[in-house]
Amino acid sequence: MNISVKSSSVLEEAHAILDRLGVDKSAYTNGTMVSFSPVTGEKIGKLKTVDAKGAAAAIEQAHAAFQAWRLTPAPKRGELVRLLGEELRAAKADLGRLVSIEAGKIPSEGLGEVQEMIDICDYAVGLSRQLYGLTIATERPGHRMMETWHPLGVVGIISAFNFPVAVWSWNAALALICGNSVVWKPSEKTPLTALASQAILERALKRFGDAPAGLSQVITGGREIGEALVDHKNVALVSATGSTRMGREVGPRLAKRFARSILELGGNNGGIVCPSADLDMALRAIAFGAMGTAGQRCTTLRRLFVHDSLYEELVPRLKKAYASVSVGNPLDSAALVGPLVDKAAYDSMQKALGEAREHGGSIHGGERVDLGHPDAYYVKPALVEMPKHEGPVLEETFAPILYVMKYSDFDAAITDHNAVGAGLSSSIFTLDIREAERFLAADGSDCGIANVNIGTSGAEIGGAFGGEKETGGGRESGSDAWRAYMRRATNTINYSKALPLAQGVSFDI
Ligand code: UN1
Repeated sequence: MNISVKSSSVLEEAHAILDRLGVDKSAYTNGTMVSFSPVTGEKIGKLKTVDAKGAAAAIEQAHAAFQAWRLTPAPKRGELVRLLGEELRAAKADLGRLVSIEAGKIPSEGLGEVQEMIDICDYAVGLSRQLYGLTIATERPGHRMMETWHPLGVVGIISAFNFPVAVWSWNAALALICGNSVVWKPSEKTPLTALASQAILERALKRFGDAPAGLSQVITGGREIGEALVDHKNVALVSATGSTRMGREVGPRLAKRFARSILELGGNNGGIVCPSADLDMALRAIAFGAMGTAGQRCTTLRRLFVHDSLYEELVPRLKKAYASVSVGNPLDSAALVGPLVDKAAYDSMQKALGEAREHGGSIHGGERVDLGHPDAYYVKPALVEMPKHEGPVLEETFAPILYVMKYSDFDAAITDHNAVGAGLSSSIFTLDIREAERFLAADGSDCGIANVNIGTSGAEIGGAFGGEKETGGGRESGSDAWRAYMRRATNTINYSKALPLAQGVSFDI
């Protein structure tokens, strides 16, 4: 049962957390940008914003900070990120709760997001001693060839509401150890968690002591400040998370001035359930992948291909799970599914369900759940049995809709699986090694993430995170993603007394 929160208590709790974390009240009580809690739909902040001029000033200060920070040895830069990890550990309960308030996540997911921040800090600290380049064999005697990785410049971060703080930390932790400065434009839907994260970073900076002023900044405001980040000549790299539509604007603008981009755009993630699958395990993985975070992860499972031999067994079990999942206020109940972020999300979900119906889909769930807050949008997750892989199935709708389709031929299932614009995450459920390996092979899943017997969402930070095609091609977080935050110089050193030219060229003067 859900007990609804009194209308002012969410605001009070958010402000108490911000206060404890050291955010100045004037930053979120007297401004013009309104922030809402999707939990109750109430206003929880009035934020000060900056305009394009203010953004340019922040970028210029960050650029000056970069020029000093790039000369700080990388392991010392790692020390700052180590302190950030410590401060995040101390603030985990508060920041996790604020994520629940501002993004509507259930408590374990709010806390999990902060854990993801801590994990990337730990990872980046180790990495700060491992920014390795190669030594390469040269064809010339008395020469040595090597590569050196240097800091890049100001890194702009544009983040989305659904991972309001973790995505910043993936980028900021790596950018900082790589010797860069950071300017962050958080989602207009989740600015309070950004202010909180910045305050936590400022504690780490204070303990660190002598970092240059303006090394890592947050700027709140609208589209024009995103544009300022994209267009300013001193921003060397923009890491942007959001819709494919946003990426289509940001990518070419950056390319036009030869700046770098890391684009983390939409996902329309699929799973294939094969005849040998462990169904109990698959069921749990599908449930979390499709309904977790109310279907608002870029890695959410949105399309499921079920072999016809087990369709009649799995789908009724899925329907049961969908009918019984608890939807409710994440702040005061043990519900597994919290609210959608806003009315627009609800409307786009209903629109997709309408289109599914027109394409012959049979819909289970999807109705609004009334918790007594007219401006909050809770929904029953929707399971939609589709006769064909078409219509709304081909598009990402950022809501808990899982389209289920029957397949009989494995190759055809892989072809359908890959027949969407996005290419972020994918899963196969099978105990058959041939199917599993085929799914991971060159002619298998075309996504940046391909999993076996686990769901599409909930990646760890140690791997590179990102996807292909309309997902944008960027990689963040683990593996060698750090290289995108540095520039590479190839160095050839001649320690001989001769000047041999490569490729046997002679040029005697
Ligand atoms: C996102 O939804 O933008 O793999 C990021 C996951 C999380 C990150 C999601 N670690 O689901």
